[in-house]
Parts: sequence; structure tokens; C-alpha cells
Amino acid sequence: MYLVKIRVWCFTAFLFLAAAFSGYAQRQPQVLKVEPPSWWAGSSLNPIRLMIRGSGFKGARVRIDAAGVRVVGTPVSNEQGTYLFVNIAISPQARPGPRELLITTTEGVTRASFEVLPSLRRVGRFQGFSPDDVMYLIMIDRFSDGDPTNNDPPQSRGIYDRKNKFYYHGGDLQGVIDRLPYLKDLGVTAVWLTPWYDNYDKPNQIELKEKKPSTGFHGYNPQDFYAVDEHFGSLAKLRELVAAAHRSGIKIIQDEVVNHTGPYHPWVDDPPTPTWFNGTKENHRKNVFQTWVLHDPRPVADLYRETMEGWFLDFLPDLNQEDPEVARYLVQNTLWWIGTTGLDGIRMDTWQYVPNSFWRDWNAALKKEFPNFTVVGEVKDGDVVHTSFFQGGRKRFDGVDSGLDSLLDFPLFYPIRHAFAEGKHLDEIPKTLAKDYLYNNPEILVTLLGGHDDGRFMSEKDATLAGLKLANTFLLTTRGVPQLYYGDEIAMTGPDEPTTRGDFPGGFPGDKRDAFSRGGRTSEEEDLFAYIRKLAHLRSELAPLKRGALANLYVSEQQYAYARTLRGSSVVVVINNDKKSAEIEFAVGPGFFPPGAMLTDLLGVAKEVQVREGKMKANLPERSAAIFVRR
Ligand SMILES: [Ca+2]
Ligand SMILES: [Ca+2]
Ligand SMILES: [Ca+2]
Repeated sequence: MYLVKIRVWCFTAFLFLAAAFSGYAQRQPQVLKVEPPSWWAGSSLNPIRLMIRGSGFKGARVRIDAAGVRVVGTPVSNEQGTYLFVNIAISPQARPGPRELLITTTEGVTRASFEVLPSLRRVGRFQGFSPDDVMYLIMIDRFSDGDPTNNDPPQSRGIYDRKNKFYYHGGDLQGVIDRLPYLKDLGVTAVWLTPWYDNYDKPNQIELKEKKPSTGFHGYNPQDFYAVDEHFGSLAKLRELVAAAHRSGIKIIQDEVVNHTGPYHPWVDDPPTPTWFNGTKENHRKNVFQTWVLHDPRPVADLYRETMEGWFLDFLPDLNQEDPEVARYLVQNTLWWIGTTGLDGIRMDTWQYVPNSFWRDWNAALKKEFPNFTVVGEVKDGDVVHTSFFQGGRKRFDGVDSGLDSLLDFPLFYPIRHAFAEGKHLDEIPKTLAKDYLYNNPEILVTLLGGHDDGRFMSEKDATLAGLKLANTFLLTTRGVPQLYYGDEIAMTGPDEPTTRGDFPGGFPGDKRDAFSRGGRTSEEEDLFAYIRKLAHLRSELAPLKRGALANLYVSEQQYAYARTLRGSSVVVVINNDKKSAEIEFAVGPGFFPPGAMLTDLLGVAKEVQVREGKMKANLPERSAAIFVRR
């Protein structure tokens, strides 16, 4: 009995001491993460605002005992003491290297590290994209595995499985470096990589696919905005990739997400500010995707808020960019990725669900630091009225100019699919282009016939290789910045998401064949590859195909002819989408070619033709195209 009492007493004392100790430990300031971890001297943004995650920060004072860096103003912590915001000014002359912040509270002292980087080297970096480029979209996980040692890393063991279409397959940044010669040969000058942010390390039990857990192999569910996912490589590897790409004349486009975080981001359970997200995990709106209200001058308030602030699929936490701390965090995060790597452009995910006023400030900060940089926004909508609303260059009815350079040209994507994959009327294309006047600048739109969110072209009902060739002919000769989707050049199939994100054959250990090399492609694949390669190189060689004014010369249900003209030099493209041959005649006035000019088809399909009495006649076999230039 006595023994039992002693045991109970000891146990109680243990509990008391444990509670007291853990209470004390919680009060001691502790640093888990500093964001951004580094910044460069001579930045247009100065001071920068550090967000330090940890605990015990209430009432903290911060000091830096090091040259070239100083704390500005009073640090602020959140109510829980788990986040500390500190302004740091970096002298333009600050010597690069690590610095330590001394964080002091009544309960103790701790240190946070931060690095000052050299001022930026700018030649050949931060270049922006333009109609001179041919862009190529790569889903990092599914393109090429250049480093099998990172396939099943210790920090995220068990979410690599090539047989599971929702798990990691091993593609990485080294794989992209290895394939730069392939891309250069194809004629690619800019690579858009799907997000490389660190995504969740375990099976995602919140987003079930076919009733089973999924993973963030696609990169769109960040759990850390300042880290490269361990399956893809490291920040050092990313820098190596950007430098190697630049040496090959290839730009790098980063895919960013600022509308939401992944469902497992540590902010979800411990937000840095009370208004960090629109709503909470327990209590939030669900996105109802009534996107038309976003360009409606008199929207129903609830529909507007549900669409702007609702959580995607009900579980992707929606960031509140109207919280100044969120806005500041996101602006700095974007500048940091560009500045620390040298990359050239951004493709911004889910553009329309973020307020225009935020974009105005974000774009202004970006252009101030990187004047040549360009951004393309994803507004997934087939309506030009809707899409064009989001392009910058002028104030809209809301009084805001978003500053956005470019949009993915989804209004043109659907007619391309309808005409060339499904064999429907080709004139849907010029009818869509006729709405170009609604854009502030249609020339910079990013045109596409395939992407990672849609089934592959070749999986459309009635799709043929001839149709895919025509689609590429149009894409690479019309206005805009053409974007290819990895694997479309070898006619890969995949009817839905994620089968549209298949592994590129030859990119992975043990693959039966290597479609990156000529010998590994079937004759049909090689024929298509060579055709697209030829088009990409023609675009690079013929200035009018990149920058020339677009003029329609002939439109019927299944035939379309147009010219691209630059400084008196014209290229005429004629497309016959019909299942039978066609002979068409149309006017090409002296603005295009002088009388009597002899025209040659660079694709070798049509016979040579002569311009007579201001007209030309083209004979095209079924489902074929010609690119005419003066002989
Ligand atoms: Ca790998
Ligand atoms: Ca991860
Ligand atoms: Ca939103």
C-alpha cells in the first residue's frame, strides 16, 4: 500500500515537472524557419521583410551585430508567438555571406541565420519570353529521370511508384539538364517546368484519386514555397539547370502558385496572421467556379466571393492576398526565385482567383527589379471576352491595370482541337482570332494545342497524325508564342488527367526504347518529330513568322490562308483541313508580293505558284498545309 502511494506521488511529480519543463521550453524563443533565407545586395526591394517561424516570439527584440545589415522598425509577432516579422535593410555595399539575427525575449535568446547574396549578375538572365520563342512544357516528374538516387528519398519514403499514375515516377531537374540537347535540336528556346516547390512527403489522404491517396508529383500543392522538392533535386541543381539552359540558348519559365497552398502546408493549422487564409480548415467557402462574375461590373457579391475566396475542391487553402503580410510574402517569394536562380519568365497558375489589385502590385515589384521579365497567366476559359479582361496594359472598369503580360490562349486552344483533332470546321479559328481586338496585346499570348490539364491531342476521338501536323503548322506560324507539350512531338496519347502526364519513353531506367533518339522512335513518330522540328526551325529562320503582322487571305469551312508580313517580307500559309484535296485561289496584293513573284512551298507539299493579277492559286492534297515564300 505504502509502495503504491510512493509510486503515485512519483508519477504525479513527474507529470508536474514534465509540464513545467515543456511550458518553459515553449516560452524559450525557438527558430524553425527563416523566409526568405537569403537576399541580394542592391535590390530594388529594401528593406525586405523576414517571416520567422518557430515559437516563443511574443515581445521579441531582434538585433544584428554584423556589417551591412540592420533591423528597421519594431519586429511584430503573431498572437501565438509562432511567427515573427522583421524588416531587414541590406546596404548595397554589404559583403556577401551569412549573418545572424539575435532574437531576445524575457525568457531567453536564440539565433536565426540569414544570408546576404552578391548583387545580381544580369547579362543573359531574367530575359522574358517573346514571339521569338518556342516554348515547351515539361512535367518534371514525367519527363526524364536523370538521378535515380532521389527517386525514393528518406524524407518521403514510399510515394515513388511508377505503376501508380498518381505517385512520383522519378523525373527530375537533372533529367531536364540531360535532355537540353534534345530540346535544342527540336527548336525549343524556352522550357516551362511544372512547379518544383516542395510538396507533401506522404500519401495525400485528403485528395483521393480513384478512392486512393494521391501525391503532389505535379507540384501544385506546395508545403514549402522556399524549397525544391527532394524528388526533383535541390536549389543548387535548379541553378545548374538555369545556367546550362542559358548556355544552350534556352530560357527557363517557372510555374508558380499564389492562389492557394497544398492541404498540408504548416500554415493551415498555424496561420502566421488571423487573416492569412480566406476562411479556415473548418470554416471556409468552397470555390463554385462562377468565373463569369469576375469580369461582371455588377457581380452578385456572394458569387464573387465564393469564386475568389472559395477553397479549390474544398480542400486547397485559399491565400488572402488582401492581408498585407500575405501580399508581401508572395511578392518576395517570386523575386527570390528569380533573383537566386536567374530564370526568365513565370507561368502563373489559377490567375483569375487572385485580386487584380494584388497583381498590379506584384507585377510592379517584379518589373522594377527585372524589367525584361514576362509573365503568362493561366485563365482556363474559352471565351475571349473573359480571358482578355485579365491582360494588363490598361485599366479595366475596376480602375486597376493588372500589369499581366500574357495569357495562355485557351480561346484558341479549343478551336484548334475542334478543327484539327475532330475535323470540325476550320473557320472557327479565324472567327476566334477576329476577337483579338479585345486583348491589349494579342501578339504575346501563349498558344497551345496541348497541356498537362487536358487529354492529349492524339487521344481525341478521330485524331490523326495528319491532323496533329496541321495543328502544329498553324501553331508555329500564327501570332503569339507557341507552346508545345512534352511528348506531343512523338504523338503520345493519354485521354485524361493524369494519363495525359505519361512518362516520356526513354526518360526512365529500364525503358524498353529511347524516343529521345532517332533510333528509338517508330517511323511514324520520327516523321512527326521531323515535321515539328522543321516548323520550329522555319519559325526561327523566318522573321515574319515570329513578328510579322497577321492578315487573313482566304477563309472557308475547311480551308484557311493567311500571311505574316514584316518589313515588306511576307510568308503565306495555306491549310486544307478537308478530307479531300482542294484548289483555292485568293488575292495577294502588292502589299504581300510583287506581280509575277514565284512562290515556293517550304514544306514541299504544293507546287511552285506564280502571283498573277494580284492572285495566287494553291493546290493542296487532303489534310495538308503549305508555307509559301518568294523563291
Ligand atoms: Ca530521379
Ligand atoms: Ca516533398
Ligand atoms: Ca483566391
